[in-house]
Amino acid sequence: MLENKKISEMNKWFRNQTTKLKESNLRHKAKTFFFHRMALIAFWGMISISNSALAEEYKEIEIKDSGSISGKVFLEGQVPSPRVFHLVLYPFEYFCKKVSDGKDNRLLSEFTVSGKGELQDTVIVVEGISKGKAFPTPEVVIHSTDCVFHPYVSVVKNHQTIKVINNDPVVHNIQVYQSERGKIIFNSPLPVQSTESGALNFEPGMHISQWICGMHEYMQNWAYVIENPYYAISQTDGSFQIDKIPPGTYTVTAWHARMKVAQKKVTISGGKVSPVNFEFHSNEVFYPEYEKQEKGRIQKRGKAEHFVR
Ligand SMILES: [Cu+2]
Repeated sequence: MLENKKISEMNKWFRNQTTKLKESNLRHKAKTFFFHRMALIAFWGMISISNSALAEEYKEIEIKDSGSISGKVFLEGQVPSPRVFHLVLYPFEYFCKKVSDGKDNRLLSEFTVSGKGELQDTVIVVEGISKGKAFPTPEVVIHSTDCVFHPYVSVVKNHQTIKVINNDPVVHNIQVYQSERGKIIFNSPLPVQSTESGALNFEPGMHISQWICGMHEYMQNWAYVIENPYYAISQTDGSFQIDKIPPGTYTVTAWHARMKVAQKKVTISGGKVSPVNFEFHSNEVFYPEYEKQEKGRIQKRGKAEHFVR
């Protein structure tokens, strides 16, 4: 009896200790969770405060003694070959091969270069201007026609309305990647012959986004987030012009989807046109590892491999 009583007391003591330990662990976990939570809230708070401080609201004002910049963008060296995508690897091959190289491949040309090396589709922006000429919202309409997204390059204000029109009798899908972070920010189906519209929430302070059809990897285009109206996209002859710039010294950025960003300092003075040219070199073309495919991965009429029996 005595032994049983002792065992019973020991069991009771053990249960009490276990309960206390569990409670203490739970308290510790709760405390840790609380502090982690607080630290996270403080961290995101700091981020959003710094973001809102960075995103200074643009103001339209009357400008005196404004000037302009004018120039051209060039690509030196050999023009990179288009990227090749074998149509058999993607859905709706028979419709999408309306545009083909004759060998059932889709070619994605990312460099539009004239015979004189003039480079189209480069976005030029004058940085750091928070007051100046009118800043109308650009119209952003992306069409999918014959399994091609166009235009290849657009500029967009953060949170503005964007329209995507699928003119094709086949389904597409649009995925938007904020390429400075490799992060997908939007993913939506594009039903047959439909129009989708809405706004995108780009990361504050970031500018580059790549748009890809989730079903057809060769359907790609780009959008650059602008913060002021002092921008241009280089034309077929590589030329661009930006006017009504307030006097001062500025950094001018040139961005092409496949090149590192180039920057130059430019001084603007009243009534003058300041020349600025940008020269990229095809030795410096940048592709992430996952995009380095140069040839169709299979040959449709290539020699078939069979099991050896
Ligand atoms: Cu598609």
